[in-house]
Amino acid sequence: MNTNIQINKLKAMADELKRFMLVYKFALDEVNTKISILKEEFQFIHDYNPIEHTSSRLKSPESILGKIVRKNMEPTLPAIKESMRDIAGIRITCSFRSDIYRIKEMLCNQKDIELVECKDYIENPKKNGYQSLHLIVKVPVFMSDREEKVYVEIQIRTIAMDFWASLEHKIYYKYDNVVPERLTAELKEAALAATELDRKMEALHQEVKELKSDDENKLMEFHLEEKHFNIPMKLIEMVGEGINDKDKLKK
Ligand code: 0O2
Repeated sequence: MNTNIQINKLKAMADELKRFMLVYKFALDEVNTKISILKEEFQFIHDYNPIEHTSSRLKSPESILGKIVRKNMEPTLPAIKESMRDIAGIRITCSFRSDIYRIKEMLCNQKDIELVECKDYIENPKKNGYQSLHLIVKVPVFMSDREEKVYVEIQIRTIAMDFWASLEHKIYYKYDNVVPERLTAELKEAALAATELDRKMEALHQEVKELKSDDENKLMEFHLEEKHFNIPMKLIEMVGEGINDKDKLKK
């Protein structure tokens, strides 16, 4: 084959691959925006932020290739698009276990997010102790000439679960997947300790929440007592007058 034709063919392939990956980047941008909105709105309404940290990544071409070989997948873009559902991945870290399910509900209640699969490794931890909630969702990405539904993997876990998973990942990497039995046993123990820590932190959090809500109720009662009521009433009247003046100005 003529060298120029070969070069052009390779260029076309590279462009096709770039366009293929770009769609996943857009999908990540969309879900990340959704998460930011939830975070900000939740903070505003509840004076509390359930999301500690988020990170996202696109699978590298090397890992895509490795997975094609490992899973014996058909090496075509349409086949990869359908069977490799973690090319775009987002990890959300929360403080408390209950936040995980709250975030899942908030995301999955959105009309344009389709929940395709949910693996609950919190209710059913992996044998090694791994805990996390994994969602595979499909989100629409609108481009100049078409709309594509794109798979995104969302992993949601607590800080303790995340700490454990990253250490375990490092250990497996260091030992090239052949980890001494003593270490796997200790990792299992550490996973149990992480679960216990999550349980204790959640209980404390609930207690503080109840105390805070009691205090807020007391404060409300105090403000509603008659002797204090005239101040806000005056304020309300003044604000009301201000609004009327504005209306007059408009006319
Ligand atoms: P990376 O680089 O993190 O993406 P799949 O390979 O996804 O088709 P699987 O194993 O059924 O099949 O998917 P699952 O159970 O949803 O897990 C996928 C991802 O979860 C992994 O991605 C890890 O990120 C994480 N994970 C799952 N099990 C473990 C575990 O035992 N320890 C740790 N540390 N992480 C885990 P990848 O593709 O391995 O890598």
